[in-house]
Amino acid sequence: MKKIVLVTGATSGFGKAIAIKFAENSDKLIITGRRNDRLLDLKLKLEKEYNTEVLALCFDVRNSSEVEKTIVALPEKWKAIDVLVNNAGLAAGMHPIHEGVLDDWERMIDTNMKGLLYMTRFVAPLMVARKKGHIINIGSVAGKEVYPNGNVYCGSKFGVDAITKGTRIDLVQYNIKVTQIAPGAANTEFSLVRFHGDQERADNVYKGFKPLSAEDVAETVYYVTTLPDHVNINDLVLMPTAQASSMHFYKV
Ligand code: NDP
Ligand code: 8X3
Repeated sequence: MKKIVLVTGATSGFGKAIAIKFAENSDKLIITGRRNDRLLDLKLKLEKEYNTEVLALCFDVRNSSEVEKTIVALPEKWKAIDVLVNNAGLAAGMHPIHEGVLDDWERMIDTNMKGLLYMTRFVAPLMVARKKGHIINIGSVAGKEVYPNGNVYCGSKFGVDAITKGTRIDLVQYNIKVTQIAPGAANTEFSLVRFHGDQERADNVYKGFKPLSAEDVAETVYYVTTLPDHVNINDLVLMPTAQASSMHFYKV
């Protein structure tokens, strides 16, 4: 059976790789993000290379009324969402707490926690009505262990960890699976965004070891959707082999 899979943040990194992975398996995709040119390029690619149906929706997950309007206005045939991947997110800056940049803090909390909540708030009722669905939240090792100067990003991902647990408890009676995938270091546009476009600083993060790729994470997200109806992965932490905790790496 083809599923309908909604992936937030599909214009880059994990989200794009996740969309491609589900398309390879002939699932139908709702792809979202703020960069419409990238969304339309991905839509064309998925339709052409995998012959699947794709709906591209350009909006900012931080805007609750935009999220509500977009989900409520979904064409009827797209409302039967089987899988929601709450992936859109970012780190902004890496400063000690007393030097933190307030705008960075707002962006992280508004996107990683509130954006994920808005998506869940408006998609979950569609799943509740069908007594069927799977919500997959992309957390992080940063939501398991705090590291120096990670303060607010870590806080936002600890928030995702808690929200995921709470969501699972509230939705268990509706036969809805809720999973957190918590990756370690992965080479996407994540560090470029974190360091406000400083490519050299971003590249340094991944020097001396082999980080996860977006495809590694996509494989994992896909895997948790392939299990029998009565089996759910609650929480899955994956790291590069060369990473042992949020602060321990073996670099050569
Ligand atoms: P990327 O920067 O490559 O991708 C982030 C995606 O999020 C983009 O598609 C971006 O789309 C989207 N996004 C960001 N802000 C918004 C917004 N306000 N509204 C809608 N979409 C938004 O990074 P990753 O793929 O690495 O990150 C994906 C998720 O994985 C994030 O939640 C991140 O915290 C998490 N993560 C990343 C790890 C890593 O090491 N890379 C490890 C663990 C977790 P656009 O700009 O077009 O809106
Ligand atoms: C991204 C991984 O270690 O940079 O969530 O926080 S880390």
